[in-house]
Amino acid sequence: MRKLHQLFAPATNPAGKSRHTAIFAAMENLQQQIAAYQDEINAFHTADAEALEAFRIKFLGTKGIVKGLMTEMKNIAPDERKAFGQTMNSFKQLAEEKYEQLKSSATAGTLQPAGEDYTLPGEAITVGTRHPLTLVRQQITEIFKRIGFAVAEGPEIEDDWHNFGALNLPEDHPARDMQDTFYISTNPAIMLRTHTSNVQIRAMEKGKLPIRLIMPGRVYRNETISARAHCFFHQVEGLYVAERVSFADLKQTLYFFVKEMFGQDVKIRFRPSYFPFTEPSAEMDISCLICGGKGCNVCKYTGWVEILGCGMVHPNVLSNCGIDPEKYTGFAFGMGIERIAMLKYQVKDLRLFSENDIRFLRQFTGAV
Ligand code: 2NM
Repeated sequence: MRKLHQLFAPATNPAGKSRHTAIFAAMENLQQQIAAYQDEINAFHTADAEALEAFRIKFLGTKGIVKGLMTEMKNIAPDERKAFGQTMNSFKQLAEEKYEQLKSSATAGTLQPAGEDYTLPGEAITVGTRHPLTLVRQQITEIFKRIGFAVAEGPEIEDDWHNFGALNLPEDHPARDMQDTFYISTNPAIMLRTHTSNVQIRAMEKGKLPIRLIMPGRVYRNETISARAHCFFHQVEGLYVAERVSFADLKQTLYFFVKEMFGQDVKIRFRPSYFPFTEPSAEMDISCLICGGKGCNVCKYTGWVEILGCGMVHPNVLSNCGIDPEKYTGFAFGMGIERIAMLKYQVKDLRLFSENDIRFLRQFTGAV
């Protein structure tokens, strides 16, 4: 690039013309100044936003060098003004061009650091999935809501009365054993609930009838952890207390539930059982979903799988809660959410539900 002092052809010293001497000295001084500024400008290659603005203020600002030098025009001899004007125009243009060049490099630098290509597709934001136990719990509660059941919840840390006493479990019942129940060490009258029946007891104690409730929740039992058992799991229990509630109501309610849950072709059967809080008591099986009843390792070649326990609420339980068993009857049932989820998704190991292995969890993309 040509330097300004080359553009600005040095004036020949007009020897003998003394009136010109001072002006010539002023011209030469300006010429040197401009040449120095030109070197300074050419030394710029890149500038960040801050340096760019400093450049603009220094050279092109209202009190900047270009404006300042222009005011020198009045000190230039008239016959030199044209040459000085041309020099200044070139100098101004140089400063402006450098400013634009620095600006575009600064802008590009802000948007696109070296090594990044913003035209590439972005990284997708992955959406999480519902936990399989949540999916199954929601499905169960939705089905019961449709036939008039409301959802209730209650405490996981419970006293002896609501977890055992009111449920007609005698003092020496094996479920109360330290081996089976997690008691609070400083107060053995307080424990982690072993079923969600404590919520049913609390609902019945409130005394507002009829009751038509389901209670989903986490429960705790002191079990050795294996593929089939865990020290905590999830239940949905149901309770219907009103006048003239019968075992037929229980059967139809549960039959409706399993058909909605597992499909219209599912078959059910009831086997007599025993629970201290229901009389009579039963366990309900459904025809095996895997083999359709022909026999496989899921149903242990019986064609049936157990899915819940149920019965008519024991009269002692009703009176324990201040409900007259001569006037009111009720049915109750309880099922393990893990068990239903294992059947539905063919999960072979219960521990998968609480390990939070993302490879397991992200398989459940079902509707939420
Ligand atoms: C089950 C099986 C059978 C049940 C009974 C009650 C209450 F509080 F009404 F007495 N709640 N839950 C019940 C009955 C639970 O779970 C396998």
